[in-house]
Amino acid sequence: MGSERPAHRQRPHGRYDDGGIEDDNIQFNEQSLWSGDNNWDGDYKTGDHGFGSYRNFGELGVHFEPPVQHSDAVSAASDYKRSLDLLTGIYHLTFHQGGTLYKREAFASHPDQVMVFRYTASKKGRLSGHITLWSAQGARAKINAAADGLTFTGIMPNQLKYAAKAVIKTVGGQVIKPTTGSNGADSVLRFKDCQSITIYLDARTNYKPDYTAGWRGADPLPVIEKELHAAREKTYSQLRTAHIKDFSALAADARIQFGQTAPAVLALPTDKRKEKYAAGGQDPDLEQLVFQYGRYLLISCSRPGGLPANLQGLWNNSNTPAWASDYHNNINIQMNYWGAESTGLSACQIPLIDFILAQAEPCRIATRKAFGVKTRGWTARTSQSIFGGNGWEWNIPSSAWYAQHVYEHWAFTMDKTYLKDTAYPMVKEICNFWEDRLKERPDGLLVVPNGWSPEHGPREDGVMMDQQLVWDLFQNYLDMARALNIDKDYQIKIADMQRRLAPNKIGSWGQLQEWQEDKDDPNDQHRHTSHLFAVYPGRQISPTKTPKLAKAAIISLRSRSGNYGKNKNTKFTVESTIGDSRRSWTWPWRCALWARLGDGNKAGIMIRGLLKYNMFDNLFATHPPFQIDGNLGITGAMAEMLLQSQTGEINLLPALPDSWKPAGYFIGLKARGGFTVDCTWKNGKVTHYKIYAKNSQKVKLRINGKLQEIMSIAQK
Ligand code: FUC
Repeated sequence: MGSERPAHRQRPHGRYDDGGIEDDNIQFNEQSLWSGDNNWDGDYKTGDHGFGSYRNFGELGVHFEPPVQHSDAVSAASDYKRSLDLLTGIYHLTFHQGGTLYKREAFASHPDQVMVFRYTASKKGRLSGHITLWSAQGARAKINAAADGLTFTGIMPNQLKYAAKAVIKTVGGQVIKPTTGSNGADSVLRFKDCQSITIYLDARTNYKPDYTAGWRGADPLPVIEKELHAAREKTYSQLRTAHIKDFSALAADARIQFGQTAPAVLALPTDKRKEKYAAGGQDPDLEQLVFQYGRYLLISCSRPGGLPANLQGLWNNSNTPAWASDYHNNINIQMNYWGAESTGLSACQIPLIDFILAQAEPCRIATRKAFGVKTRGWTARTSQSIFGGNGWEWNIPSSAWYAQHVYEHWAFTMDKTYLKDTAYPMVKEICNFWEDRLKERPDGLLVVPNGWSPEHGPREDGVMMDQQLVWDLFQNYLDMARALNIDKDYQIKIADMQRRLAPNKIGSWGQLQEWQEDKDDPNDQHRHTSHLFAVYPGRQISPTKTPKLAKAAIISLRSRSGNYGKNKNTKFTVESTIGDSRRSWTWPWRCALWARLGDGNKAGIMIRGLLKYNMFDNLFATHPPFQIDGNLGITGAMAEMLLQSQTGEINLLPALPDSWKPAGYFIGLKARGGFTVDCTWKNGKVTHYKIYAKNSQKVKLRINGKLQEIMSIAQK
């Protein structure tokens, strides 16, 4: 498959150096590099055909020739420091060697559609070496005629075309024209005696998110040539400034602050800080960093015009990634977007909406094949590819869950055109599916037939998560139809079906039941908390509106974390949260659930648990292996601790942990209804707040334990 690195590219110690002194290897991706074909019949084969998988694009190698940098570089490198600025999206690396300061900077520019890598030395002539470009799909890199770039192009077995190109610009010194043949995998581009080199890298495929076009569009190389040409016409500082402007416009929009970390801790590298924090140390700055990191990652992997974040977001160095690094719709892809609207990254949710739209037609075909030719609407299997592929088990309520995201993009933005032209027709079509599918029981109540509480228990009727998802779908439909004031008869019909849905139930040990039958086990720590969907991300259960069900949800949640049944009397801690409860995405889901249930301390424990058990030193979340839902989900969950708006009121500071209480603020979080909220607190009480909307309007506000009605301020 060409996935493994050729032997001659292995470092002697068997490990390739990313950010090394002599070698800098940049593994890169593009989200549409997938194997596989349309796969409507549900096989989950992840090879060249069938369902396929997301693939590694390749590596750009930068190799500095020995003696390492220059004759004065015989001494070892010192002061090595590598960092990432989350607000500008710029990577920095510095070190000293032999009296010279070496600097590296890199960024991936959305406005210019190129990746830029700059290497500089504080003294002239210090940089000599070569660059390589390696395809993980077997294409060979060639040096272009001008000898200032390396290119590879290829075609996957599924006929997807791909291409990548790296061009180099130097300051001082020179690029050396190759003397021998310019073909072959070993093609390298040499540079000599430079003070600075800048590499521009671009990679693309001919993927087009359009089923009717066979998922194929324009050839990638001409687009790459055009983009690289345009980028090279600009100065480095022009590119950098445009990137910072674009990135920070999103990243700096929302901020949270709740305490200072001791300077001695702040001075430590991230792995050491993580270690101390995992051992119980206080590091509010690290918690804030985890919040911003999720936003940084979403901004970096989910922009309008592109594909949504897959299981690894965008970052994949394998041709056989876990679960194909696909789009899993029984928690994962949804969780990826939990922080999008609430933390001011509404634009980053557009790729998800576009994906749902683009996949709807192949899903309709697959749905009709599986459920009968007359089936209206559509749904999907648990795993989805970018080519309409549906893999593994049917996840019958998945489209109802997608509908929540379609709805929320409107609920947060109040974008009427989007509501009318995009959201409403999509959600109505999904309602059609359920209108036909719901089954009437002898008692007159409606149940979802033949469901499956994700990966837990048997297939049967009336699984609570299914019931809750359909309730949520109908509620979202009704809110939209009422806002548009249309389809009155259908509204009546949907409202009637919603009323008749078999309701949530409280079982023998006070738990919220996962199934119709009271059979939940109080000692079961299964990772999915599916029957708590109604608490979060749903809105059917809340402490204020349905207090008895909320209490039952608390018992269920404790039990899932190993704090019920035989452990009922043990203290609820990070360490007591055991077994299958420790996954990339379990902590964020439970953090958001505790936030909705008003328990800030337990929500805080979930943040600590994620960092302690399911995060690597680079703070990527791990299932294991790396799975980005944990990163993107925890951002949304933390926002939920500070601000909620799912019950028709804005609730300030619904779930502050004790450690956040002394003093803090947040800026730029969003509430449903098109509101932006800033808030400052002291000793756990709100001291100042501002609520903005396009036009000043009435808002129900829960603040310091009281419900009030206020007027919002017209947009700042
Ligand atoms: C769901 C989860 C697993 C994993 C996989 C990618 O099926 O149950 O834990 O996250 O998705």
